Amino acid sequence: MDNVHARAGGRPTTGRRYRAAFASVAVGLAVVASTVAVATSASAGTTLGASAAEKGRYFGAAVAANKLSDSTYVGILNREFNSVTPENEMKIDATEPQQGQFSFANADRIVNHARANGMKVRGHTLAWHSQQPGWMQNMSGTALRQAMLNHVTQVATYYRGKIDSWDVVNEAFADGSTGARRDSNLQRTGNDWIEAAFRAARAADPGAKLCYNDYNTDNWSHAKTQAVYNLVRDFKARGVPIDCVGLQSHFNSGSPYPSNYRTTLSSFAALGVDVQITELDIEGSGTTQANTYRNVVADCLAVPRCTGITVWGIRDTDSWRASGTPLLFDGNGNKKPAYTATLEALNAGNPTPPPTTAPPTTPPPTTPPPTTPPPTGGGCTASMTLNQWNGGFVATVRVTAGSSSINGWVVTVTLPGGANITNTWNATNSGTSGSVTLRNVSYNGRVSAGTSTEFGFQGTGTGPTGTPTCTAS
Ligand code: 9MR
Repeated sequence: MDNVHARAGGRPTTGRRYRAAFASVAVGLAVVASTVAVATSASAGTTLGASAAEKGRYFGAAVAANKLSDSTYVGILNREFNSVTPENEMKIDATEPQQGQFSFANADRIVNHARANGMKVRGHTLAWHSQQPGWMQNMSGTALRQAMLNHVTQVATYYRGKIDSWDVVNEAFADGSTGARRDSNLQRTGNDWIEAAFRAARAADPGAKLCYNDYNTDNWSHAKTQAVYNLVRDFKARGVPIDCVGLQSHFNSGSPYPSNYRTTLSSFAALGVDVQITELDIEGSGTTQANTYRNVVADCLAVPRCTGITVWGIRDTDSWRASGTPLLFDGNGNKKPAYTATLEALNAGNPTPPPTTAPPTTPPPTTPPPTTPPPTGGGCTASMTLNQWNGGFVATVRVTAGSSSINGWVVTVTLPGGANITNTWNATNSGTSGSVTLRNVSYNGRVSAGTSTEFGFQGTGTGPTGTPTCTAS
C-alpha cells in the first residue's frame, strides 16, 4: 500500500503502521506534525481523493469490473478517487460459486486496477445472508459454520496484504424496533457466528482493518443503530478483533439523512474503532441533494476517527438506484452540484487528521528507554470460555502472565473423544484431538507481567473439559 501513500502526498494513512512509526521516531514528531500542517493549509485539493487525503482520509467509489473498459468511467475513477470497493465481485456467490472452488478473476481486475493506480481497496464482503451461492443457501448448522469460516479464511488469505479494510460481516441485524439479529442461516448456526468470522479474518490477514457494515444504522436513536453499537462495545470489551464500523448511508425520503448523524459517527468512534461511510448515495437533485452531501462530508470531517467515505457508484446511471440520481456525476460523467458541494466540504473541513495518525497526547520521553532486557520466567495461567452448540464449539482462552513478563507460552487443552479442532486464531496448535498444545504466534508471545492476551479455536464435537494449563516458554 505504499503507492497509496505516495498518491496521498507521502503521508501514511494506515493507522497501525503510522502508530509504529510514531513509536520509533518520537523525537521527530514535532517536525512531522508541522510538515503536515503546512501541506494542509498550502493548497485546497481539486479532486475528491486529493482533498480527502489532505484531511488524512480517503474518498472511494464502488466499482464494477465490467465497467473498467468504459473510458469515461475509468477516467473519472482515476482522476477523483483513491479507494475502491468491488460492488459485487467479492461477494460470496462471486468468489466461491461452488463449494471449495474459488473464483477471483473479476475481483482481481478491480484490485489490480486499484493497486496500479495507488488506490486503497475495501473488501466487501466475507459473510452475509444475501448473495450466497446456491450450495451455501442450502446449508445449516455446523456444516454451514465450517463453510463460512473456510470462506472467510480462504478469501482473506488470498487477498492478504492487499485490502485496507474488510467488511467481515454485512447486515446482520434486523430492521425495526427490536434491535434483534436478522434471522438467517448464518445466524441459526449460533449467536457467536459474527465473532467467529472476525477471528478467522484476523488470523488470515492480520494487517487488514476489520469492519462490521450495515444500513439503517445512521440515526443514533434507532434500535438497529443501538444494537450494532452494543455489538461493537461488547467486542471491544472482550477482545474480539474489530477495527471499524461501516455505515452504508443510503439516504432517500424513506430513510433520510438524520440530524444526529454526527452523534452516531462520534459515538461509534468513542468505542475505539474507526468509522467509515461505506456506501453513500443520496437520492434527489440540485441544491437539496448537494446540501445533504455537504452535511455528510462535514460530519465525517468533524469526527477524527471517521477515516473515509465511499460513494456507491460513480455516475447516476451506474447506481443500483439509478432512477433516484443519487451520485456525484450525471449519466454523461459531468460533475453535479452534489460533486461541487462535496469537494467544497472536503476542502473546508477540519484539517486535523484522524487520531490513528495524530501525535500522542503525552510528550515523547526525554530520557532513552532502559536497556535492561525484559524479565523472563514467572509463569502464566490460562482460563477458557466455551460457546457450545449441538455438534460444535468455539473456545476462547485467556493467557495471563504472572509476576514477571513472559516471551512465549504453551497452553494444553484436553478434548473429549470424537472432538476435533478445525480452526485456530492467534495461536498454532499441534494436533487436533485428545491432548492438544497451542503455542503463541509471532505477535502475541510477549505478555507483560500481570497482563493478558487471548486466542481461540473452533471445533466439531464437544469442547475441551477441565481447565487449560499454561507454561511460559
Ligand atoms: O449495488 C449492488 C447491486 O449491484 C447488487 O445487485 C445488489 C445485490 O445484493 O447489491 C448491491 O450492493 C449492496 C451492497 O452489497 C450491500 N448494501 C446494499 C447495497 C445496495 O443494495
